[in-house]
Amino acid sequence: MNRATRLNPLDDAAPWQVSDVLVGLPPRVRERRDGGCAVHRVAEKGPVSAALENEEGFAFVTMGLGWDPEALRWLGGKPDIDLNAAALLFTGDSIADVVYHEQLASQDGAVRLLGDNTTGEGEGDDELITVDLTRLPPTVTTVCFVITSYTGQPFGQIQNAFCRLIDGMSNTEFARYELDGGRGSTGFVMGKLFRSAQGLWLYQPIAETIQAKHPVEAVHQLAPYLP
Ligand SMILES: [Ca+2]
Ligand SMILES: [Ca+2]
Repeated sequence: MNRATRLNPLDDAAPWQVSDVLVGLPPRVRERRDGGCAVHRVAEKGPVSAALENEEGFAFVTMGLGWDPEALRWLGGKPDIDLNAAALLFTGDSIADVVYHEQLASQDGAVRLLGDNTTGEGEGDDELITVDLTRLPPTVTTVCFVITSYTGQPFGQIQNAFCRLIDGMSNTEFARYELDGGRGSTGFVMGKLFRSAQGLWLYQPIAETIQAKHPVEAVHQLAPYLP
């Protein structure tokens, strides 16, 4: 794997040099640019600071999630691996709506999960969530993107697990997280889109692991990232 596109939020031994890190970014989340895509990785613990993408604001964003089944699983009776992408909508710090495998669209239709993949079979994105920020009601102030392992395997046991965000206006990937570490974590908080004081939708990376096999279990764990 190309180191430039590698993200291992759980393994601080992953190769990373100070020279790779853009100067001036807040310490909580470090960032580097690679072909126009910001690749994020957790740095030291501390308060979350903004590292904003696209300061002109987003209008349409797609979240992609991919992973692969365990190799030779049919020989050893290994169970399927079912990861789930979720978008959690908040009004302030109160949950307003959730889009995930049991609810494929938000009430207003602005956020949609384009199908639940339960095995990870196939190349590329195995699950996609589309977000039309222009259609969200003004009461929705934050959209958090979360990955959970429904069948309980921690990310460290899952092959080729990644998640990413794509700007629908320019069709460019602006954030990617590769979950090739994992230890015992079953949940991952990618980041959040939020309304700025000027009314623009901006992106703030979070890149935190949590324990959550179901998006509902993640809700209370998102409190530190809400206003
Ligand atoms: Ca799934
Ligand atoms: Ca796959």
